[in-house]
Amino acid sequence: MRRTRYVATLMTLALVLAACGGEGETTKPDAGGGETDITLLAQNVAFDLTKLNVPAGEQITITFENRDAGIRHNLLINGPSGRIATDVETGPVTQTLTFTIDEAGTYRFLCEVHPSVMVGELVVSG
Ligand SMILES: [Cu+2]
Repeated sequence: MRRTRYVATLMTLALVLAACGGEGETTKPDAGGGETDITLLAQNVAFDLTKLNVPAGEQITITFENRDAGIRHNLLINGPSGRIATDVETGPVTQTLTFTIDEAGTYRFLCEVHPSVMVGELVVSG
């Protein structure tokens, strides 16, 4: 993740928030904030990452960038309670998928259009 980059900002924010005691608006969570952001690319009919590690019980947002012009992709995760998926769309297009998985485990993710070559593992650790 890119968290270290935001440490200084977060520290400043923390001071501001502590000062006013309000909730405030933060675009990036702090380490214990319960949110994880991941960017996953589809390029040349392949995912750039085939293993994603996320914590259980946190809100996960995957920004899925289909960079293949004229090629249809989507992102599907076989979660513990069924499918979590974006629509199949022709690239270039950027989609986001937001979800929370409470049960630790290893779940398959794939593109439904190219399931034999675009596959990976989502490792959820508790
Ligand atoms: Cu695909």
